[in-house]
Amino acid sequence: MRCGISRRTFIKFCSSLMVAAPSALAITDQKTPADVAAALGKVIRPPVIWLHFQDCTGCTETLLRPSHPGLDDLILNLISLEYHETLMAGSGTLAEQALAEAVQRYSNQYICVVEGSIPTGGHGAYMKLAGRPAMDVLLEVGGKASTIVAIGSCASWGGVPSADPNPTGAVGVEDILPRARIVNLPGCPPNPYTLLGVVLQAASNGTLPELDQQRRPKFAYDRHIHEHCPRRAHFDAGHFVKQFGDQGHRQGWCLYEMGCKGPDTHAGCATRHFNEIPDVWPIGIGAPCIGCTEKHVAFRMPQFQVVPLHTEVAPPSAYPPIIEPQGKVSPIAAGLVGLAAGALAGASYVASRKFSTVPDDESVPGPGPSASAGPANGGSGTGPEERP
Ligand code: FSX
Ligand code: SF4
Ligand code: F3S
Repeated sequence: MRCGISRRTFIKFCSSLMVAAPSALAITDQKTPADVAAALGKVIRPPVIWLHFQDCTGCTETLLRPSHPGLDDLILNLISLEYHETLMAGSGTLAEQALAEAVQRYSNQYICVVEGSIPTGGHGAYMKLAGRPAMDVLLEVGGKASTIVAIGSCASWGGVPSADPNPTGAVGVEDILPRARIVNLPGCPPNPYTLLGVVLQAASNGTLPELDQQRRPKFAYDRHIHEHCPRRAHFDAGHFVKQFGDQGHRQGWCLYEMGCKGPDTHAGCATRHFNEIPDVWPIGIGAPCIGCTEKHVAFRMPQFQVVPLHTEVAPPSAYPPIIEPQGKVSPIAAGLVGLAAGALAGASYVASRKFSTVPDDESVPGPGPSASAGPANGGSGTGPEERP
């Protein structure tokens, strides 16, 4: 049975979220702990029904990892988890009864969290729950929810199961319920604090964070990985890993030339790491980002294909060296240095021309409209093959 969230629990939760998240990033786009605490009088534990479809359960796994709040605090004090196949004690008929009762009792009040893609092929033959096609279960349970949170790339737009040739006809929630109130949290898996932030705001005042065109909360998806990546200095300096295990890889250089999709991927992984352990995220452990939050990138682009750059700053292919060997300089050498400087200045000019940002200048590659149109051309023309 549901009850209100105690003031103590809620303040503890809000404070711990702020501790667990980087101070530079908001938990939601509107709320501070003080705002939330002020709204406590109206707060009740929101009923949550969690559905599993075609997934790996990684999204649930990631939810088990936070310690602020711990899982026990989350499901006993903050939300009222009515149904969750992995976490609930009941099974079989008892579980189905619990689902039916929760849908009826909290109709139009509960938050439905969907994990996994929905198979539409073969008239729903690829996945059934208690004998019913997954599509039908989503139509009924999702259709009576106040809000649907599609957690993970699979539920957001199909994810792994929708990779070509998509044998099961896997789609995301919004393809089945296009007019529902949906928040997409893509990622494979997404960061659990993003889910907690959305549920926190919905529980406190019934509103949702501001969403982008793909229904992703802007507080977590409005920036590219590349903007906050700790390897960004190496990108700007032109230090690229050429092969896994090479010297650059061991020294933590930029993974762009290994196919890192960070410049074309919206997510907060660079600042909000996984399992609450510093550096536990793909790039932090030396693996290129595969763009798991982006429908047009993840499981569609080849791993080593470079992505377009959406910045006006491109890695240098010809920068004048900063440090020159010191020694005695003869007049002839000074003259040669002058010539070399002239040549480098010329090279810098050519390099800047290569990355022209004039919108209709199609004679040069660079981060103009053609580059940002998509990955089909294999990148911006700044790929490894063009660098010395
Ligand atoms: Fe998909 Fe969730 Fe990827 Fe897995 O279950 S988003 S396969 S990490 O985790 O649905
Ligand atoms: Fe980081 Fe990838 Fe950008 Fe390099 S290309 S700075 S590894 S996000
Ligand atoms: Fe996914 Fe890239 Fe983050 S692969 S987990 S968006 S670093």
